[in-house]
Amino acid sequence: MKKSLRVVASFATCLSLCASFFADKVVKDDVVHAQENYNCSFDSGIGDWSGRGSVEVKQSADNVYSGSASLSVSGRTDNWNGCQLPLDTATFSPGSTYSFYSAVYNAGRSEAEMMMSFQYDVDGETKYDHITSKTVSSGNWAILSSSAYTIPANAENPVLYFETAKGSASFFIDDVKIGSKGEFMDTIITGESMGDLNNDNMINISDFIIMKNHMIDSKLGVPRQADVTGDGNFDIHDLLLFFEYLNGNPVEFKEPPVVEPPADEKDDFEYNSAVSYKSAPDSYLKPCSQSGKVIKESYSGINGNKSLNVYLPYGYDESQKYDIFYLMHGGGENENTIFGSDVELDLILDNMIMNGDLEPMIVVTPTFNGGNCTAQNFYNELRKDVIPFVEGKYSTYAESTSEADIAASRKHRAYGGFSMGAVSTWAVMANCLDLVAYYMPLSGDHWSGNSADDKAKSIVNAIEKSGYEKDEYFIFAATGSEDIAYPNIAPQIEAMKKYSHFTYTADFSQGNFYFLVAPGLTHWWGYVRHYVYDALPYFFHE
Ligand code: FER
Repeated sequence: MKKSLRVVASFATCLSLCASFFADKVVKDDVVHAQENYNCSFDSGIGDWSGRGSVEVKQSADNVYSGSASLSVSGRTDNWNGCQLPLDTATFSPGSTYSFYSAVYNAGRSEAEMMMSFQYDVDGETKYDHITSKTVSSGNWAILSSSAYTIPANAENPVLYFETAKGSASFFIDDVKIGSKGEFMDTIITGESMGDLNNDNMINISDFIIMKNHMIDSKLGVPRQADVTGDGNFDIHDLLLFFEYLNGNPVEFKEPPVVEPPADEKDDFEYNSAVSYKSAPDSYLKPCSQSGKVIKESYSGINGNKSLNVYLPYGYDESQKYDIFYLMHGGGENENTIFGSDVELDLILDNMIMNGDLEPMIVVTPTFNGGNCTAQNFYNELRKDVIPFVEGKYSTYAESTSEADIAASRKHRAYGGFSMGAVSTWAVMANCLDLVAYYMPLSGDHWSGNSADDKAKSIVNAIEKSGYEKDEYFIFAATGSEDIAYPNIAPQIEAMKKYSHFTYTADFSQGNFYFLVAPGLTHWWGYVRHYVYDALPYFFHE
């Protein structure tokens, strides 16, 4: 063991000497060839860069591609928001061809297509063009470059800018360069490539140096691109193969096998992006052999002494973590309605879980009755009393009842309700996006403002204030076509569809907003419980 470690170390020393030799050569070549008309590393300021849209652009040391700083772009609310640099036509002549280069960093939580774009005016009309783009995974740097982009001959007021094809993830850019035609290679590789450890679309000595550092310092981890032999291990054979490549010998870099998560950890839920109403089978309204428990709990808080019911699934085990769904009753009802003889949702839940339609989860039925509580202000009690009480006692994904831990587990928490309970649901969304990611308003609208657009705007404002991205909040709304609430909720849904904050589909791996309309059905729990049957399986997969 010790001997082989020594061998690795001495190889590494020898290779690092070779690496320094190559590195010097590359730097010299760079100096000889550099014909850059523009070069900004953001190390000594942001120059003439500014924001597009109401974003914040600033010099930042938080994520740096090279040097000491980069340009940070945050607070984006639309895909076209970003950062821009006006170009001087004395230096960049319309009709001439240049090469463009920039490092870009995706600071969002999911992958994003990052774009280097170009704006110019012709006869007073503004035109937009894309120079190049690339899909960049979350938390990674990539290079956007084009070896030849021609500034249109009649262009006035040319502007270089950066945006994303979709979404509003924050990003960083660094080392923006504009040079003569052919100066920078085209961005040709999408995604990661074996051997390209710095994702600059070139496989060269810089990658070798990174590889060597990772081999010497195990704390740095093993980048997938470093296993160039593709045998599933990162070891001396990878360095040797890379060294052969640098020496100009013909070698083949292979992809390592993709390690599949074990089947029981994979979420293989199949969404129907346009799911329609289907009632639960009749048998689901009868007791089954695996029934959960409904436990009545009392607590006291901002609205005095109150009760709620907690449904624990069959086989509840406090050493496991459970998703949790808070479901609110309608006007004139109480915390016992939903698990009482009028609705019997516990039977539907038992049958769904037993038959594998639903993962075991906890369902809580609180009440907006009592004290100064109303459907519209229940969100205060939810935050201050209900969630901490229930999740301090039962096992959910909240590591503790601190607000930070409750927020950290928000993708394992849903809130819904019927009628006035739907009114409470929209109010929870407008005020507690930090605690809850999934919403199920049933047969009721948002009581905020007068017009449908007032209601939509109230939700949109809350989303913007929260800073959450489109893949971090999900709404599955439902009602009957003959429901008295249909004329209130349907226009609100249409108004919401106009905002980019929502992508309309029931496939929450692709979007975040859906409205199920049950033909012919009216304002009655006897129908509405089947909307829960249709909608609840769509939650908690993201
Ligand atoms: C609605 C939201 C709530 C609605 C009715 C209610 C008619 C509740 C009424 C009640 O409980 O009396 O959109 O539409």
